[in-house]
Amino acid sequence: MALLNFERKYRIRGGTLLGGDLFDFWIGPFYVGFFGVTAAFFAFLGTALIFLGASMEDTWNPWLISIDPPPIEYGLQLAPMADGGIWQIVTICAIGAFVSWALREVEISRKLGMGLHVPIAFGVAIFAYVTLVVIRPFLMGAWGHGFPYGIMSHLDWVSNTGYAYGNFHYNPAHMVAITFFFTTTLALALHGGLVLSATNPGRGKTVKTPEHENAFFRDFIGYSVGTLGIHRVGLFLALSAGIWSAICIVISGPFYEGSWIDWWNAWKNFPIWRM
Ligand code: 07D
Ligand code: 07D
Ligand code: U10
Repeated sequence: MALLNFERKYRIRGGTLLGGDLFDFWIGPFYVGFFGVTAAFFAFLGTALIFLGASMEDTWNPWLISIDPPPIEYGLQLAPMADGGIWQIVTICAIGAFVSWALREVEISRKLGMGLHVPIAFGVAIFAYVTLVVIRPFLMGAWGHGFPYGIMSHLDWVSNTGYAYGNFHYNPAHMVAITFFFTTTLALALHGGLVLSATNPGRGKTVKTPEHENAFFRDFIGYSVGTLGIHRVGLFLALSAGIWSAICIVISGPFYEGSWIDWWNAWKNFPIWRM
């Protein structure tokens, strides 16, 4: 079935979570839905507030614009607009837009009768973001622990926060997260390479089958996880990377305050060898 025929057949009403038929239509290629409207609303308001915040500072250089969280002294209070209040509302808008985006994915999946794997996966990214700007600042008692919204300034935050715990590379959950990130790229490169080598072998050569793909990995490493299995592996690796990232930052501060280098000496203090 050609792409446009397929879309005509499946672009039908139903599957919405909220709003019934009200926003159940498309604009050009985009499904709208109740959550498309809320996503557009939050994205527009958040972007407008970033412009407002930028207008109060002294640069329009996109790399240097920074919407900073309130100073630590405000604790968990609402701050004045010019002193971190904009950051607080932008954070609400960002969460509103991301959650709307995920729920719009849910509605589209339901319309098509598909699983909810894509919105669940995006939910993990949202969870990592919420850990950085809500859960960890809340546990530490001040919104000022969130990261600033600026292209360069958020890099300064990562570096400063990392050095605040000695050498962040010694954080064991950071190690696990990085290993999952690296493994994800390895898996994607193997999968992309394998599929292209089988299905796009070059002019004049026969397209190969999943049997060839299985045989390649059995010859190579003794085992093939299978054509469906590799997608499960990929999703598992990528989501684990995000989950372990959230863990590595939420333990830094709320649950462990010292240097991550020293954490590895803790075993010396176990009662069994301390005597
Ligand atoms: C390719 C999909 C497209 C998305 C893009 C990003 C904006 C921001 C807003 C000026 C893979 C669109 C960007 C809408 C403009 C304003 C106010 C996704 C793709 C192209 N970071 N980060 C970047 C975000 C954090 C870190 C780039 C967002 C944490 C490091 C881009 C968030 C930590 C480096 C960016 C976020 C952290 C970057 C490229 C949210 C730990 C880089 C991103 C909402 C996770 C790299 C100058 C990319 C860079 C980079 C966006 C959070 C670390 C500006 C939206 C606080 C070390 N980050 N980041 O390709 O070049 O993502 O920075 O949490 O080196 Mg970041
Ligand atoms: C938070 C992004 C969520 C995005 C969302 C969507 C839009 C729409 C629109 C394009 C989580 C946004 C969408 C805005 C755009 C359009 C149209 C993803 C998020 C919801 N580190 N480190 C990590 C490495 C060092 C430090 C994570 C490597 C140093 C701190 C990952 C190295 C020090 C923090 C990671 C390295 C240090 C991290 C990031 C190497 C600094 C964190 C991935 C090789 C001196 C952060 C949850 C992530 C974290 C984090 C990797 C080095 C500090 C595992 C490979 C030693 C303080 N580091 N790091 O989390 O865990 O993505 O955040 O040296 O906070 Mg690190
Ligand atoms: C995969 C796959 C597979 C495929 C695939 C893919 C995974 C089985 C079959 C898919 C993969 C690709 C295509 C590869 C490339 C992808 C990436 C590298 C990932 C990164 C992607 C991007 C960087 C692109 C991001 C683009 C986006 C998000 C689109 C932006 C769209 C909009 C802004 C409109 C959003 C629609 C909404 C909100 C719904 C409501 C719609 C409307 C209201 C109509 C639109 C209205 C407006 C635009 C005006 C109002 C909007 C406002 C106020 C918002 C303003 C926002 C601002 C920021 C200004 O496995 O194999 O093959 O293909």
